[in-house]
Amino acid sequence: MENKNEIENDEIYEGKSIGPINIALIKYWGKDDEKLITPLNNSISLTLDTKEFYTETSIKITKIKEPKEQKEDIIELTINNEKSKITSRIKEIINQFKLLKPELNKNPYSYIIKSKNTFPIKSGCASSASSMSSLVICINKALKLNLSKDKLSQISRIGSGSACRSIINGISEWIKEGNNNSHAIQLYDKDYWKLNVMLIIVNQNKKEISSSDGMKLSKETSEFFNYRIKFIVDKHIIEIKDSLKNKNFEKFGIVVMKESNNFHAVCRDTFPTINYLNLESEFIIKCVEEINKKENKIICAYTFDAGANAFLIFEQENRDLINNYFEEILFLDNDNNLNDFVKNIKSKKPVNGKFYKKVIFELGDGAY
Ligand code: 2P0
Repeated sequence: MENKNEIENDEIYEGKSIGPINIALIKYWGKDDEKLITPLNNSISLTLDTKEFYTETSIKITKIKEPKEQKEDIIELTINNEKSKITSRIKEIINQFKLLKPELNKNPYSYIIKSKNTFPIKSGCASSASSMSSLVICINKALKLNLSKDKLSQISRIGSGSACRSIINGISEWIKEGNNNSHAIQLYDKDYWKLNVMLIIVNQNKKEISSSDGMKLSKETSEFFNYRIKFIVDKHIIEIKDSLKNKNFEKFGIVVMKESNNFHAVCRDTFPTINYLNLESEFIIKCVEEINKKENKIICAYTFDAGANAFLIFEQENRDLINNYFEEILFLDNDNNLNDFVKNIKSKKPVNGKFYKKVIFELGDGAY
């Protein structure tokens, strides 16, 4: 008997892509519309390079030969070689492409998607941003649609809000339009200002509450949430844009850290309370404060997403200096030859503190 899903060879679309992670300087936390995935506030982020951390996606879209027996599209997804559930968001991304490629509506098709992450997923390392931006670029390539960045960002948003920023090279802003047009735009190219980002992974485990659920709960239960949207975020956006324009790291660093603190304060104010940070995260915050104090100016800023892992931002010219501090504090077992400053910080390290990995990124290109 012939396999009912057997395919013809003349109707195949194939594509491959790479999606980067991004780290928000101004955080997206709260939706205006749950279904459209539109935000209550603009957010600003750095797209990071894909030397080590990225999602790679491939797709094969094939016309189904026996549409009488198989009337619906078939969608299959594997993540790191394991079969994964097809969410309504993935279906919606495919629907968006079907609107743009009418052939795909004339016959059922099978969509075989393979996604690979080079880093821990669902632990606050922005895997939904890299995976969804990559998926959208992949389908765009497979179908040879050559969509604009605006459109690609808009479709990525449907996969995961923050993914719309991973389409953009360098520094981007996601604009909160109250409709399906909402997408990210570029503020500055990746070479505008040589910023580096050091990610210190302190926890590879899946977070206890997802970003989507967490932000919904914050909107429903935190009074501080409304205050943040009304009085804090726009002020931070003005301040950060000003610091970017003038490449003023001191001002940039202060607003980045205050914004991270503000976002995590909203999480704590959520009921039941959400705490994405752990003792290691708190320790790294202390390290950054001490280093800035010792250097007599702000040369390093911390920010945390919905997870315990620390993202430290600094100018490239301070890369060795900051890297050495953290090498000695976090990774060096032998305390001989360390100066008193480092020894003192190390003595405050959490008892069970085990730091897993440190990666340094430059700014990078949007998904490609
Ligand atoms: C951000 N985060 O701006 C903020 C800061 C986490 C903390 O965007 O529901 O995974 O898929 O739109 O994009 C994480 O939220 O949530 C996030 P959905 P998403 O990067």
